[in-house]
Amino acid sequence: MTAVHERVDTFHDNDQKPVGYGRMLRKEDPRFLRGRGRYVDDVQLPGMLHLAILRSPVAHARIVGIDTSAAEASPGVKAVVTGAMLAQQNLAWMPTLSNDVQAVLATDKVRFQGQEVAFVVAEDRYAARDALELIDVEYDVLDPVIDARRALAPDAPLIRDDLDGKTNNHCFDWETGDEAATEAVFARADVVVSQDLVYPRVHPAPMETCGAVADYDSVDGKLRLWSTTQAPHAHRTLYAIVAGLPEHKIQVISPDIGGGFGNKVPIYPGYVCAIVASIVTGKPVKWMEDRSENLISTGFARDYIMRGEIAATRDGRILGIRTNVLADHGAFNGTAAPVKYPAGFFGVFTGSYDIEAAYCKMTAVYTNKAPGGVAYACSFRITEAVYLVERIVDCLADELGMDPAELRLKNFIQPEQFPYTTKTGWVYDSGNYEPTMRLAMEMAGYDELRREQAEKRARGELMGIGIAFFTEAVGAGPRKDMDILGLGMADGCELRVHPTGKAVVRLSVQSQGQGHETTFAQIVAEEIGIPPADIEVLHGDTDNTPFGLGTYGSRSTPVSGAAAALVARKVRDKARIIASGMLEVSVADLEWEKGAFHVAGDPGRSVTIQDIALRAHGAGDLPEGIEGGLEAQICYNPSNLTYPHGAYICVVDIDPGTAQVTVRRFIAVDDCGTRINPMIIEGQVHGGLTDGVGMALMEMIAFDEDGNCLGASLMDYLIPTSLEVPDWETGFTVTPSPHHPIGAKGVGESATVGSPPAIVNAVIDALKPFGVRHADMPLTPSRVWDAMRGQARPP
Ligand code: MCN
Ligand code: CUM
Repeated sequence: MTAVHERVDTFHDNDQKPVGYGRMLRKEDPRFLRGRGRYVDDVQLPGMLHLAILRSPVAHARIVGIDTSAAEASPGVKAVVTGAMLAQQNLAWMPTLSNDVQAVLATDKVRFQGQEVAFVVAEDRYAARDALELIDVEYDVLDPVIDARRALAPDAPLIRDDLDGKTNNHCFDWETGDEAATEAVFARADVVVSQDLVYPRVHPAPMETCGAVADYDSVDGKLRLWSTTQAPHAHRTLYAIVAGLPEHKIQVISPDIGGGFGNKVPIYPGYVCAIVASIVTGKPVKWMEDRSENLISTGFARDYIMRGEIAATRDGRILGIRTNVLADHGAFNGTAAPVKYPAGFFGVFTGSYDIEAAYCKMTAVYTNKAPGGVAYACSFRITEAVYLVERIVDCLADELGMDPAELRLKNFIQPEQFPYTTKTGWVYDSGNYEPTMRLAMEMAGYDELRREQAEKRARGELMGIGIAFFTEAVGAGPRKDMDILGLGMADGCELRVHPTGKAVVRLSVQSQGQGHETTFAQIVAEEIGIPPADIEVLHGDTDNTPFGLGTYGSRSTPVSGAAAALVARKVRDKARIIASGMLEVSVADLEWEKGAFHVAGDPGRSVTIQDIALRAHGAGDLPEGIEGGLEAQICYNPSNLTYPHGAYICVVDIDPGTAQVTVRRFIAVDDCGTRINPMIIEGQVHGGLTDGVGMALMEMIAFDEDGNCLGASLMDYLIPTSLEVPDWETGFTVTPSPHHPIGAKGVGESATVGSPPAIVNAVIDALKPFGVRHADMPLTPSRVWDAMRGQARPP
């Protein structure tokens, strides 16, 4: 299985060779391993106060009155603030990232359990928390809307009566594709299969919860905000707009982040409360939510109720795919997606297949649940899209009595068809699907697994093999098509080479654990030949990095990575001119080898990038018209998304006595184009696959009929540990992106996108002897048990 190993020319360990890509150990890890990471909660400022938030105990209620007097008198308390007080300053509501509004603190009504109602600022965290219990809120409880299927019923209680003229819980409609053309192919198809699917509400649950430290200096009017954000620049601009503070007087610092997974894209009321509290008290104020607050009130993910339909010929040629989606957006539309894409990139639901027609109709509704909508390694809803298509393709295989691998191979978009425009208008940049699929099958020993399964079935044992093949779309913009509240999705990058040949690169994206301090140094190293160890990567501080839209949708490598490569080339171009002066030859006579220019045909006459850096800052003359210094800045606006792909195969065993599913093997072959750091890529894939096991088998944010969140702690909201996952078997193929300067595509969300359908397909495959065609996630023992007995419980 040679293809599974790295190409020798890109493999090298932490040597000091002036080369870039390869398995370099992470530069940030010594800091993390020695406990020297600096997270928001580590920020301690002199005189700092602490903020705690009072949250609604009920899902839907009118606020009749709030009595804060006892809390105000509580020891150590400096201020108690309610929505009514914020309303006087016009700060009770804030815009969400998707053009809705959300209450910072509730004024009229509470609309989900856990909603922010008031906050206390006190001398320490304990005093603040204690005082919360002394705030007396009188609620007039209303019927809640919990089931999205009931949200548009004529008698459903109205949730968003704050919106002018609103008479029902409708949030938005969205459609894509060609309805008539799709109807036509369905009409002439030999076989049509339809299946209802629920992608349940789940939560990113990063290890570090959300929080902020706000420090407003009333003398110079400057606000410094340390906050858990994946997008410091975008947040700064929005604070400027919301709070009316001048943007140059706001510094957003996102220090080390203990995992984001999409949870740290939105602006939460807590951040705004901390800012308000610091302005009001004149002191630095820290807000850090606890685990329950994080689970019940911050950006949830998924919550799509889908019907998938697929049309095909009898011999397994897929003709069309159609879907109807009911999207539950919670009480406020807090989705973070480009403005023109209210359903994120769900439009890629046609998957990796060359089909004739496709159509999607979506209705989004408000319910009395926490806002959110794109979070948890989803590539803007591609998780839901890939789950839909990969489940219905399996349903079709079942109907046709065809092997699911064979059905996929028969319908793949072919390499010569790229760039390929899908029936919903997405232009896949490059792909070569069959080798990826074949490699996964070879690594799995697919035919052998099928034989083993047949033998086991004969003995009454339950073994399943599940396949998922995905195409991702990552790297938003271009900015003409994609913006968030008017801010175009592009990214800046700045590179400075200092006189001694050491460099600093400044990014507009923000790592939450992906290893950017390493991989971006590698990108620059590859281009200008300075060793990665000599390149410092700065990010997460708006005063010290160029503007850009931040890290989510696996956009760092496709967008900011391109910016880093291009800014390095710009510096190299200048270095070449300086070298020509130093070597007294024309620019055209110079040849670049990593780290040095030499005279063509005379390798002995050369200058290194370090020599050039010194000359650029030094005493000697520079060529005519060349300024001193060796640095450059660019803003990169991508021409298209990048489209990574992958083939995943999962093997499960099910205990017929307990219905417990064990993931025995998982083979993941990913293609993310040029690979910068294969070790980091594998880490990203391992993490995403683990997420997939969580979603497929364990995780769900559930509610009772009153709207009480049933998963408010990690005792109830189960996330996988190393005990629930197998040793991952990873492989790769390389299909570079044709429009990315180094051919790289993103990878950070691929495994979360691709693994849930592979696992569910495996479980359903194992349950075939029971005639089961589908069961909804999470496939807990009780759900699998019910499926085996032909009962379906409502999700
Ligand atoms: N990489 C590489 N070669 C490639 C592609 C990527 O070496 N061809 C490297 C990158 O340089 C980067 C990492 O892999 O160090 C992930 O890159 P990319 O796919 O560009 O994704 P982002 O850096 O934009 O990260 C965002 C993505 C998202 S959206 C979620 S959600 C998620 C994910 O990253 N959240 C994470 N992975 C996470 N990993 C950690 N540890 N923590 C999170 O919060
Ligand atoms: Cu949708 S989770 Mo990631 O894009 O931060």
